[in-house]
Amino acid sequence: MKLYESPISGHAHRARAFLHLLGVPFESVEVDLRGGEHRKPEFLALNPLGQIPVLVDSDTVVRDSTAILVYLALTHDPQRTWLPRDPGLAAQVQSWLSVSSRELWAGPSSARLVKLFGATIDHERAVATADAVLGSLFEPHLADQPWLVGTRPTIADVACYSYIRVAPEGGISLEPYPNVRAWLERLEALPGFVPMPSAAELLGT
Ligand SMILES: N[C@@H](CCC(=O)N[C@@H](CS)C(=O)NCC(=O)O)C(=O)O
Repeated sequence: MKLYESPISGHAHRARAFLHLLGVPFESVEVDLRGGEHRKPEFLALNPLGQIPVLVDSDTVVRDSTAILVYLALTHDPQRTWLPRDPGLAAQVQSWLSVSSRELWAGPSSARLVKLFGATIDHERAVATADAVLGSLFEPHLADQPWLVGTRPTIADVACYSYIRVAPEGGISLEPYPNVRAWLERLEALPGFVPMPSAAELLGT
């Protein structure tokens, strides 16, 4: 199994963290985003969108971080604790995967792109989106439950972790969100979990 990724990418971190949680051996293939490797024909043949992460498992090519989480849960978790079979719980998991793809991308991920890489995105708006989703959704939701769905960690937690953990790199403080901070720490304490590395570690900033 090969994971095309980059250490600076929160989307890639979701896939990497879940492979480690499941204990699935894989080969990490680093894609040089700054060098434009993701725009070259060899990579576009894997993902015409030119985005990482991409998982290649024999003949199966899976693009999109949340699709990779679903694929791995269906192929490597026979107990189905990470993606419950119960339709109501599975629907809840999907609703958080959607939050990870929309609100967390438009909020903390975009704010971080501005601060770390000078992306031309409205930073004020990204911070407002992040604060709205953290303050109105995550913080109250995690007040009386340890995980986003049910009583055990699921791929919903894995998908939402990465960009919330590094939100401060985008100028978003996690200080007002103690329940969110406790949840991040619970995830980091899971056996095998690899935390999202900080920009300081990766870029020396
Ligand atoms: N919906 C995709 C988004 C992936 C994504 O935006 N990846 C970024 C890195 S964090 C990327 O490859 N950007 C390169 C580009 O868009 O040019 C997913 O969840 O995997």
